[in-house]
Parts: sequence; structure tokens; C-alpha cells
Amino acid sequence: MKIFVYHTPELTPTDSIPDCAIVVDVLRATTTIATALNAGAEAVQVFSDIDELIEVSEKWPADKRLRVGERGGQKVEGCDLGNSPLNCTPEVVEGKRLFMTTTNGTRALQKVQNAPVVITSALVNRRTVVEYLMTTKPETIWIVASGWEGSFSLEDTACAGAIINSLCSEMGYPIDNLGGNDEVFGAVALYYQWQNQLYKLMNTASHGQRLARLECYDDLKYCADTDIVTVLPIQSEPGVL
Ligand code: 3SL
Repeated sequence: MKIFVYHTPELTPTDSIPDCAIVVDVLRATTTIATALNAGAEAVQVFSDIDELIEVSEKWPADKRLRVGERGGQKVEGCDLGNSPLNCTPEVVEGKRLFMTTTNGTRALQKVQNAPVVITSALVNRRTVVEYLMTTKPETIWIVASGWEGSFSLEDTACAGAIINSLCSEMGYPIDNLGGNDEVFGAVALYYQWQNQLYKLMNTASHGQRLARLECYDDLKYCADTDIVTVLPIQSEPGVL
């Protein structure tokens, strides 16, 4: 097993493909995806383009769909929901397909959608992702952080470190055996630094500060919660989890 971390979709190679790609967008797309599926959503289908989302979702029964749209942290006009995981209660999402577009997370997913296995992780479902990796033991794993418009995001790389740290300790593997690129060691060091103050990390991260300016305080708290949801969002067809 070899793990590679990429800080942004733009830094993710295009000339090869891993056995398993894990997309991370802690604030907030992959936290929302895990929460929605855990609450009984039928599936989450992702789009980078809002017009395509509208066109495809139009073909779905209106009472079985929800349009989720976020740009710059705010709900896209005409969508049913913005990207707050706290909107995804069973009352709202059960039995529905979420048609979702966000600034960075859905773009990161599309970047690796041709990998044989694509899953998403956030802190909320980190443990379930680690259990899946321990069971299936993919030879090559890429953890693709969504970042923010091409730049590094503190919370995504810390989550990558949280996944790797847990995998190493559960499997009794030294990190030197698993690390495929330098970013792996950086991610684990970052997680060590913040592991006991993840809520503070959310508030320190530049996107966390952006969300705080939009008064999404409860989202920041929820996104810092670790191992509270036992769902494995896994791609069943390109763009559908
Ligand atoms: O960039 C994204 O994909 C979103 O998760 C950003 S936000 O947290 O919804 O603002």
C-alpha cells in the first residue's frame, strides 16, 4: 500500500490513476455528502456546472430531488439548499437524490472520477474510510484535497493526515512504509499539531474565516467533529456517490 497526498485538484497528476482516490473537502462538501448519505439520501450526484446540474436534475422526479448549490460559501439562487451539512436531516433528504455543485469539492471529485474506486472523506466519517482501506488494502491511494480555488487548505490536508495517522496506527505500519510523496509526511505532521484542537483549526483556516464571516459557526463546529458518522460515500458511476 502506498499513499500519496495532493493539496489541490490542480496538483493532482493527470497522467496516471490510483487504485483508490479519496476526495476531501472538510469545509464543507465532503462533510455534507457524508451527512446526507447517513441521513438516508438516495445518492449525491455532483456537477461543476450549475446549468448542467439543472438540465440533468430536471429529468428526475421533482419530489425525489434536491438541488444543492454553493458559490463563495453562499447558496446559489434557484437551488433548494446551500452547502451546510446541518441542512441534511433525515426529514429533508431521506429518499432524495442530491444534485450538488460547490466551488471546489465537486471539481476535485470530477478530477479523479475515472479511478476504479472513488470515495469521499471528511473528519466526520474518517474512521469508516480507514476501515474500508484496511479491509480492501488498495495498492495505491491518492488523497486529493479540494483546497480553495487552486490554493492549499489547512483543513483538507489536516484531514488527509488524520486518515493516514489512523491507518498507520490501526495497521501497525510505520508511516515510512506507506508514504508515497513528501506531502504525506507534511499532512501527518500537520494533523499532529492540531489533533486536539480541530475546532480551532476550522476557525484559523482561511475558508473557516470566510464561513465565520457568513455566520456559519455551527457548521464549523460540526465539520471539526471526528468519527461521528459511519457512512462510506463511494462512487457507483462517474459523479454519483
Ligand atoms: O468549495 C467547496 O466545495 C465548498 O465546500 C465550499 S463551502 O464550504 O460550501 O463554502
